[in-house]
Amino acid sequence: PEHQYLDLLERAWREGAPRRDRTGVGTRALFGQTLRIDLSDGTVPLLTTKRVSWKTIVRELLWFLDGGTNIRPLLQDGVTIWTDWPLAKYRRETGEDISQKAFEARIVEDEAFAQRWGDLGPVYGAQWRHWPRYEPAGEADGETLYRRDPEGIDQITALVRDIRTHPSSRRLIFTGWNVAELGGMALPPCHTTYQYFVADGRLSGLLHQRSCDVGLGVPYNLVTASLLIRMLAQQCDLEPGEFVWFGGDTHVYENHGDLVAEQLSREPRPWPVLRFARRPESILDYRFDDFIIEGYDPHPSIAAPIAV
Ligand code: THF
Repeated sequence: PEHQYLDLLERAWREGAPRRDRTGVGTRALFGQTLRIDLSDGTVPLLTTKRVSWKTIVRELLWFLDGGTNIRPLLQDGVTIWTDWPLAKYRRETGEDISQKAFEARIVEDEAFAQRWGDLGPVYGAQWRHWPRYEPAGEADGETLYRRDPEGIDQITALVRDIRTHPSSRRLIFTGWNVAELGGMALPPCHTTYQYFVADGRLSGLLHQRSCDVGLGVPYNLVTASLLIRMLAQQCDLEPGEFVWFGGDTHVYENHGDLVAEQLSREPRPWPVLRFARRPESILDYRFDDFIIEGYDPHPSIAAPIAV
């Protein structure tokens, strides 16, 4: 099954259209790519042709589900994958040439500093759990005034309720793509829209990912979406079905050539199995220790630069 990913990596590198991207690094891109991954045997698509840090992925997902948008709780758990964006902003706005390590230490030690500089804007966590809602709050000059309800709409809780009560619904969707708030985000959501489908007692999920960094990001995104399917299935008393990944702009960064060559030279191994230590009360009650990965035996990790 990992062959699908490796084939995508190879095709994007060999056949992708060269483009100048937002980050200035340059990519080779394909448009509209699909991967189909069977989750019914309990495995998760944790790549074996390089080590992928599933602990980081679990912590990031729990942070999303907690509604988090500040990197401080991630850094408190040693997760540094979101530091680059606040760090770049800090350097840009203060002119201070602070190291990543020093910046991260300050975020952890100084709560006020974290509030000022650690927030990413209304990214995933905010939209998933608190999609803003506007409520009528009086009138002025014959016009209705609206107040922004900060609690907003909890798309995740609503999704679990809807899967349970209307499994054949065609509206089992949540999304981070809040058009009105994209401008305030450090980065608009890459894994954009999730949709679910129940048949024969199995829950399948589809992810539409608008922008896909095949070398670095996609290995993470595949796991995140699969964990979500497994958690939702557990909560809704369903078996896992299929994960369908749909990539929009599917690209390999020009500076990932060594990664591509090294990874394609390796022989894939069987994917590991995910088990849950218990069945949490709700989709919002999962803890890090609930995720047990068995039989993960990857080739060594491969370092590659992330484009900011
Ligand atoms: N921006 C870019 N250019 N690519 C992305 O994949 C990406 N993301 C998130 C937001 N913007 C993005 C951030 N996710 C790594 C992995 C995922 C990230 C950010 C960074 C990364 O560097 N991984 C290293 C190991 C790092 C570590 O363990 O600390 C790796 O080798 O996998 C897509 O969601």
